[in-house]
Amino acid sequence: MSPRNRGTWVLIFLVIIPTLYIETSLSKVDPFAAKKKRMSDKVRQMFYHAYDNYMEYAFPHDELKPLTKTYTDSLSELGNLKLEHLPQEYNGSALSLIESLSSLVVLGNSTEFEKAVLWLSENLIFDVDARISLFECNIRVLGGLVSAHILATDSTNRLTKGTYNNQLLVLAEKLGQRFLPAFDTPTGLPYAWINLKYGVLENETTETSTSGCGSLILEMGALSHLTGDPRFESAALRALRKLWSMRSSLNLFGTTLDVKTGEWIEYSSGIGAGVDSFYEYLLKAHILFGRDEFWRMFQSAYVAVQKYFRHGPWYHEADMRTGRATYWQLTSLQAFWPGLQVLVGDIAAANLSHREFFYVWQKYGVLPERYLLDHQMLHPTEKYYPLRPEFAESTFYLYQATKDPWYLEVGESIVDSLNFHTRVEGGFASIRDVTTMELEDHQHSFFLAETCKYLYLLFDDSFLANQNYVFTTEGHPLPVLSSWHERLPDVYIIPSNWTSVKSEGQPKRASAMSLRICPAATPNCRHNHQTLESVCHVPDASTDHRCLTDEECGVDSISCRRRSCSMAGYCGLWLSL
Ligand code: DMJ
Repeated sequence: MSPRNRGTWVLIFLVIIPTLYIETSLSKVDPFAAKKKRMSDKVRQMFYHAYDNYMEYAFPHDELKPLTKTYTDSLSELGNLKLEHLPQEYNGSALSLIESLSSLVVLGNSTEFEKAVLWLSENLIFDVDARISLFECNIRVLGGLVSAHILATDSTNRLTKGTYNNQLLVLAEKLGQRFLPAFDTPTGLPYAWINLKYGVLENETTETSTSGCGSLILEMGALSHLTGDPRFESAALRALRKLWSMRSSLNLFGTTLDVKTGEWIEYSSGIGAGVDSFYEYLLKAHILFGRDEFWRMFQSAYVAVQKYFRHGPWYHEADMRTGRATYWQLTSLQAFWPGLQVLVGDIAAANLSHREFFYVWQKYGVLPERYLLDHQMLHPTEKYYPLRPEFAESTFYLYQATKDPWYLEVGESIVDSLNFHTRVEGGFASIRDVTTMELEDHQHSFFLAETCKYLYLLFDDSFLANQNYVFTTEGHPLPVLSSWHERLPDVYIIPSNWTSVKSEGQPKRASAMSLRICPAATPNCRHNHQTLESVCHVPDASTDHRCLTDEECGVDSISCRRRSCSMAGYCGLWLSL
């Protein structure tokens, strides 16, 4: 046999046959296995393109500028719209590296994770003259460190080969201590801004947002559980309870408030900017810490959202005092909501909204920051798409819940759009204007922490196989541990007529992904009004919500009004548009 022929046989026996064999056996178990493998490889490649370029051109600064292959020290700019009090001597805190830690674990890259831990433990300091947003620093830096610490100490991740000595927790604790002066207000509501070196600055603004006060409990609560120092959890809890006491008689909240007086400044709010993660943390805090208090808060808040903000598949804004609609806008940040509804078990409502977000995604190629629902057009100035994760996040949750391959197709189209429109030689760039696809020189750290992570988990969820996690609003996983639960909440005790949307073979999980909260049966709208005042509202009549005629849509569960077909062909309430 000639060497060339021998080479061909070697190729056939050692490469082609085993590959075909693996693919055939995989597809017997899961008909979409080959597609998932191909797509997860693609997403892995995207993450490393973003990460490697950050490490080459920006590290240890905060974020990468992918067009000019340089960096920005943006931690002090996050949420700082007027760019006030920018520091002179701040050289970054390796923000994108911290944000990448948990993603590296999800991708199984222990070598890079260990290198990062070592570098951070030797170099990261918080004694810097930088005025930062408490909210942003909490979700990105504290959350990144706390989550990575837990992952590093979990032996199943086979990380750090005995070299890990709680360095990340030490850093997290030091940062948490620097947060505490922000809570020193007459109300317990924290200042939105704090200087890491000097604490609250003189004449600091007392205006903050609902998210700024109500989205600290996961990270600060976890820090208290890990360190044994109760001050972090108490501060976050006191702020959350105060915020809760400020709800209107309709159980609605505003968007901005004053931390000294405890009075609302902006009475209009929705489920997007300034409020979004407040709702998210009520439910996730309940899942993580098992307190009924959080569940009760979430339940009332969720029902109020469904009653006053929801309009078919869309969510508008409303005045907290009257419940009257104010702004009719779809925003890119709102796209996290279907994911949250999956955690509640409200799959039908989640699917409905997700379809409409996808309709807008397809219309523009990505999701614009703001879309005017009443005019069916883009907001004149907010036409950007800064690589946000929310739509990918909801797609991941919906696929986990339903295993409907439709969501894999949606994921593929997100991946293709990102690669087509935003990938450049130096990383992934934001889009300045979705009508021209003009790019902006910024790769936000949440692209590494969230966008790539959720897309990867959509196609390869092996990270979730042995442990339940709650993902923080920045996509950092925190394990659901019974030792952190005061007791297993009643909501996980499953009545026999309640549904499980996961297949029977799945392990039973008392956590977010157990998806066993909403009853399967559809109560009759007219006769069961009491039942409807719960987080579980009635699914549409048809299973996939597609409609050809308005007649197919039936009656809305909460308002008992007739539904009609939306522009994307799904049932919704379209009464006063
Ligand atoms: C992230 O920092 C978090 O998801 C936050 O809750 C909202 N905004 C960004 C991503 O869009």
